[in-house]
Amino acid sequence: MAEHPRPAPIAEGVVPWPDDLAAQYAQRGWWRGLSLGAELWAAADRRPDSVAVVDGDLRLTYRSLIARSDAAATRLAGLGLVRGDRIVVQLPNCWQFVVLTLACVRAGVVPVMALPAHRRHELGYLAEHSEAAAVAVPGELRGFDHQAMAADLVAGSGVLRHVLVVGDEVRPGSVGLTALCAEPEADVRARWDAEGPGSREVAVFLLSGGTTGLPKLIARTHDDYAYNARASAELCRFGEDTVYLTSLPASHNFPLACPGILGTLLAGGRVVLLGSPEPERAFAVVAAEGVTATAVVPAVAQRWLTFAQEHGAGQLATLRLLQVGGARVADEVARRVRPVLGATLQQVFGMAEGLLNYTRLDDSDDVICTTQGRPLSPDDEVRIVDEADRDLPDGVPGSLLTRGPYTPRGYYRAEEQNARAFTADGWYRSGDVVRRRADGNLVVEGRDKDMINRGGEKISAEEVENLVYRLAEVAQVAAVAMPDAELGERVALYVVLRPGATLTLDDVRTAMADAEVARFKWPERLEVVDDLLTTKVGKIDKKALREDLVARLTAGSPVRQQ
Ligand code: OOB
Repeated sequence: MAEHPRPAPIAEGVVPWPDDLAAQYAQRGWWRGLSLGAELWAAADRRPDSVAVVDGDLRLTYRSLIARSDAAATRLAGLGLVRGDRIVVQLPNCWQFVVLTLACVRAGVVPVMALPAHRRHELGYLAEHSEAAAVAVPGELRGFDHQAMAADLVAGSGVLRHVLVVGDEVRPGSVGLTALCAEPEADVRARWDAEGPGSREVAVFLLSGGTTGLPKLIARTHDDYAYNARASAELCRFGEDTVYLTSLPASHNFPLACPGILGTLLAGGRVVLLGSPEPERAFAVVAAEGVTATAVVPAVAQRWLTFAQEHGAGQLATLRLLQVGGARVADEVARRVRPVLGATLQQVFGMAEGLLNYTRLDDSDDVICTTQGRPLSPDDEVRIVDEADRDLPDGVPGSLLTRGPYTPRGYYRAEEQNARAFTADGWYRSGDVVRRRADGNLVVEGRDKDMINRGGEKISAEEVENLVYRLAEVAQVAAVAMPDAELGERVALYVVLRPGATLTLDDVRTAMADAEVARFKWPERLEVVDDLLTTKVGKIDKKALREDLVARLTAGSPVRQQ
């Protein structure tokens, strides 16, 4: 087999925290100087015989979970994957996702958290940008052959060399994940206790919500991500009696670590994995497994409310906590959660870049239903500023800037974007417009970033526009958020055509399919116009386009839905 070029060391692309702050975070106990694996294994050792992970009929005890993960770490090493290497992980919510992720953090191999909805456009870029050595995929999911896509990526890359696949059909050249994650033949724990990564090293790569052409990678270290999960679990009062249901895609920060899968395992609780949040099945699983807590996006919360109003919420008797985040939940929806579902609502305003805001479990109904909470850590710093970065008083909406013990100082290998997304002294510009109430809680009023939030999935307008510009018919294009009762927003396009050209929405969607772009990014409405509204300085005026769109929607033309 040909020698594969070694990828560049991760550390070269990571912006570290300043030494004095790193020392402060350690001194205050936020950063424990342990790898995520070391913290998780300590939790597992406290109750080896209790069930840690449930996936359908399969139940893994903590003993089995950590034995399998250490064995998987050894098997990854057998494939030549060593500390500092990267694996693009595109798995649905299944036990192999948990074992592989833990194997990675034990071995210091870094998972790049892709989404099952991603296609070659996204996955190819992620593999290339992270210089991944392997990609982990479901065999087939919802009629799509992920294994074939992954094999094609390997064939076309000099660095990517392994396809790891979940499912029965493991084709020649691929590695079966079920076997990779199987019980060990021999105890290999001591090796990984000794050889594990350092706490300042990168534990996982999360994907940015996306405002640029392609998603950016967010390097989360062991110290910061363990703190993220542990402090979240404490705030949410997770413990050994917690049964946490994961029905959002597990590679999102929210279900992964807020407190999510990692927070639940650190607390000694039980994680239940489910492939979709559809209420019929989710309610049955809550009842069958005694689920006590779960995380959903507002669109799902709405569907759960509707379902409960039609069929009752008897199956949710054990559910104590419903976390809602990823997009702004309407106050009216928030108010219905406790009376209809019988669970305490917690609003979570977070970002893969770090900062997490939570309403607290014993906050008043007013705070829980009308605010997006306040920062998790006493060392989270939040500024709300005007266009000139001047601080604004409480009550006045402005742009949110943040720094803190689990908010990295820059994206991975992205100097140019970092100059825009971070200030010179390390504040992350979240692009959210918020106001702070006198009680310290934040209210999200809107945003000043060019992103479309489709039911919690973030879509970069620029990325969609770049794809549409590939069409010969298109002279100018703007992707705009279209308000939507079900998903909050969908992607609409305003297009100026070249002379004599014609274009339909179907043409655009076909082009997106041909470019192998994740379906959630495909435009759902097309407005062909003579020219695009511009601002005084000649930039396309997205705000005016959004207003124009609302006017057209009110006038009542039908909307295409996926
Ligand atoms: C979460 O993370 P991302 O990285 O997918 O998206 C972050 C962005 C925020 O900047 C904000 O624009 C929006 O999503 N957002 C919210 C929100 N939660 C997130 N906007 C209004 N209200 C909320 N509650 O979405 C995420 C990460 C961790 C926990 C929860 C959500």
